[in-house]
Amino acid sequence: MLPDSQNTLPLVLLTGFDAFGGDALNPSWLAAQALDGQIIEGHCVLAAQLPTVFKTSSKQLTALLQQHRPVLVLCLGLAGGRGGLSLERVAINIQDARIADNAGTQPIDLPIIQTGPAAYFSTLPIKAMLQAITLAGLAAEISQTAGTFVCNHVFYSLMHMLKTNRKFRHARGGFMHVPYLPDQGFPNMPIEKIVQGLRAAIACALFTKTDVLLGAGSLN
Ligand code: PCA
Repeated sequence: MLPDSQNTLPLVLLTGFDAFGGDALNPSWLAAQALDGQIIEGHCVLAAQLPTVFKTSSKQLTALLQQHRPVLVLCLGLAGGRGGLSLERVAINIQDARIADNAGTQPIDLPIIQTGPAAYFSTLPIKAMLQAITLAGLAAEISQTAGTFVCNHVFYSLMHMLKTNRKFRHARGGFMHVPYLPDQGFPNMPIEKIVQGLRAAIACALFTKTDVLLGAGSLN
């Protein structure tokens, strides 16, 4: 929700997913929700929940982009088994689901966009964001794959829209996976730390237009 007084600020769209695969909740949505309406570096954060459903998730994301015209988009998802905040480098044009999504759909070996390129890179400064999260004392990593489930679907669809729709040419976007919460599994991260890292990463992305070079392969 956007308070009226903040409507004139440029927007950061922050999405998280609903629960899936038998989990009762999804920390990606809890984290996004915690930052809803907050101001970071002169930008207002707008949080929105996406369903863990292949087609509907990207349809809803498109509608959000059309309606709100954010300058920066960061989509979040849960990656159980990862130990830190995971900055995704690349989205790939494939759907290959190990489990069904929340609508019972399980695409195998299908492209996301038939005529789309094989992959898109994040347009966020992931190395600078990695540094910002690490400096805040939190675990983080660069990830070379967002998987082949709904998170990768949303990431690829986002990057495709930003690349091909002239209306969005000034917007930058990317994807971050978050770990389990402490009562969901191991490794994990408390929600306050996820939110703290997220805030540092968003602030960094807003004031860093060109990514930093940390040296080949360092920190990842
Ligand atoms: N994680 C899943 C989909 C929804 C979510 O939070 C994924 O990594 O694809």
